[in-house]
Amino acid sequence: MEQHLIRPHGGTLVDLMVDENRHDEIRVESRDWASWDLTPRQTLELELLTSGAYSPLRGYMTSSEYDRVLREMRLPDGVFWPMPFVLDISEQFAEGVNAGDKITLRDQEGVMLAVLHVEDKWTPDQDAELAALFGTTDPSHRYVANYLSKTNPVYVGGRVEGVQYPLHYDFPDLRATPRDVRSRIGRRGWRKMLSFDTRYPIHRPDVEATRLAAKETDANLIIQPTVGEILREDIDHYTRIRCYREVVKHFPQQTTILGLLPSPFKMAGVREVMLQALIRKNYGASIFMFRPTLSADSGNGPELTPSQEDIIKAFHEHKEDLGVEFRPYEELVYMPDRDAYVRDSEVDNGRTTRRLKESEVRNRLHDGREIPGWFSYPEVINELSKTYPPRSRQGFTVFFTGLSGSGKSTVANALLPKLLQIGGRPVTLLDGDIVRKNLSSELGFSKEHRDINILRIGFVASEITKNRGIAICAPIAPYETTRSAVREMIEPLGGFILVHVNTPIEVCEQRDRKGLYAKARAGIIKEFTGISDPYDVPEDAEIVIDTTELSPEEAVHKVLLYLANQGFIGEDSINA
Ligand code: PPS
Repeated sequence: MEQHLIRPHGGTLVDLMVDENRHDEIRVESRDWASWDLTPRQTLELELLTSGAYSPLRGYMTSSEYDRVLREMRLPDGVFWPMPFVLDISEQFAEGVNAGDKITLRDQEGVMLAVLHVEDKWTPDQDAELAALFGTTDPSHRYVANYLSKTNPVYVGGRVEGVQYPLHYDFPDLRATPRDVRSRIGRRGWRKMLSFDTRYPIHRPDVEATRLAAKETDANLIIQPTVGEILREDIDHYTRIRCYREVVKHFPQQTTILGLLPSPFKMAGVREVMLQALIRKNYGASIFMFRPTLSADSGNGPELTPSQEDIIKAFHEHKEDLGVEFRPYEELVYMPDRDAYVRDSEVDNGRTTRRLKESEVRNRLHDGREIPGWFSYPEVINELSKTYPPRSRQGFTVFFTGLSGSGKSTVANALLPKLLQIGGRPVTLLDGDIVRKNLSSELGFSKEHRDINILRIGFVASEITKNRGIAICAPIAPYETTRSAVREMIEPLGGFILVHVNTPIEVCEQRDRKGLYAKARAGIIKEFTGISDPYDVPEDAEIVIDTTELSPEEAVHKVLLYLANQGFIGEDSINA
């Protein structure tokens, strides 16, 4: 029955997994071979290769194959292939590798996944590669920077034998090879499949748009969410897939299948969109519907994100080569009068229409505001709000910074019982002195040691914040760059509130509770903050407190007011 489906790219569906006998042979022989520990991205790529999703590839490209693919997008036999596919290794590892060697490829736990028969090793012209893939070599662009940071400088190519698929403990029922998916489709007697991918959850407009596309192309639907590399603004795959599972129930019964796709994708423009189409072709889909990154949502420069027009043009140009039809994603608008989703062009003049952007959905979840029923399904909203609770249920870190003796610890110690009294979240105090007695007991006060200390505090606070607790930190944290690094660690996980305890040095020195300023002036203590070591005054503090003007209670009140204003705690809890 499968013969009704589109043929795999290049004609044959490749399966690189070895049989049991060869498996045993490899186990014995491989004892003498070098091992390369695959990066997470390489593991995803290998899975696509060995399962046949990259058919007709049978291994990593050699340098001449790589050159031709970069230049002409063709394999040696002339078959179209838009992206290079190589194994990138470190210079150090490359030193011991030569053509004719065999290398075992292992996952991060050391499990052997495949064997590479090395045919070629070379150092690529990285700029030429970047220019071909991204259209720029500028490392200030985040896709380029992301690619460079994850790519090793030496490439190797050669035939691959698959030993075992990478282990996945999440959603095992949704993981399937192209062969499995093809036979599932074949068993149902479906002939034409439309594959839909999106990096975002699917709401009612997307369901309507895909239903319309499936109806107009007379195809069945395969929803293939990608699992793997994600960008900062992307929603983690656990949440997305829980949402998709709910959404699939809203498609007419027995018309749609859901399957996960390993995603090592690099956001390399039109070429990568074409590669994705070929992968889906290998899974049995002849129509590919793709929703480009919503640049306005992600804050990307528009220049590297391919537009629908760019993609349509490329698919048109390589129509014969690809063999897959591109179906542009058509955004539909909601017409409340008709309680229906329609194309923009079908809206009668003057009629009200509604739409909601993905970023607006996120903002509403964040603020605990309602997501209208015309836009999504209650089950999907429920899943999303588990991951994106309103601020009143998110964790946060209050990070005090200031000179020794500025009053950080006093205010932090006064804030702790107040937050405990409000309740609802566990509260942890990471005071400078206490941390130095425990977590950082071996550290001194050099720049390097202070940085390690602050990053450790930041790490612990980020874990607490992620798990929806409250961390109160009160180190000096004198350096701007380190404080920023901590902010970056925590902000994606919850709230980060930098409180600058801005007590003038003269007052701190006059107080000199621990006698340290006197010792610093006398040169007994070296590298003392404010005397013989710098303190970068924060310019990004959410709250500034001067303890010469405010009592600890007043300072705490200021922090609580800010937290209430931002929605982290209830207004009524401040004066309780
Ligand atoms: S840092 O810079 O953030 O890593 O410092 P921190 O961990 O907060 O530790 C500061 C406390 O260590 C004592 N101390 C010193 N502070 C600054 N410079 C030098 N050289 C130094 N030597 C010891 C001092 O008691 C600080 O405590 P606080 O509570 O800030 O007064």
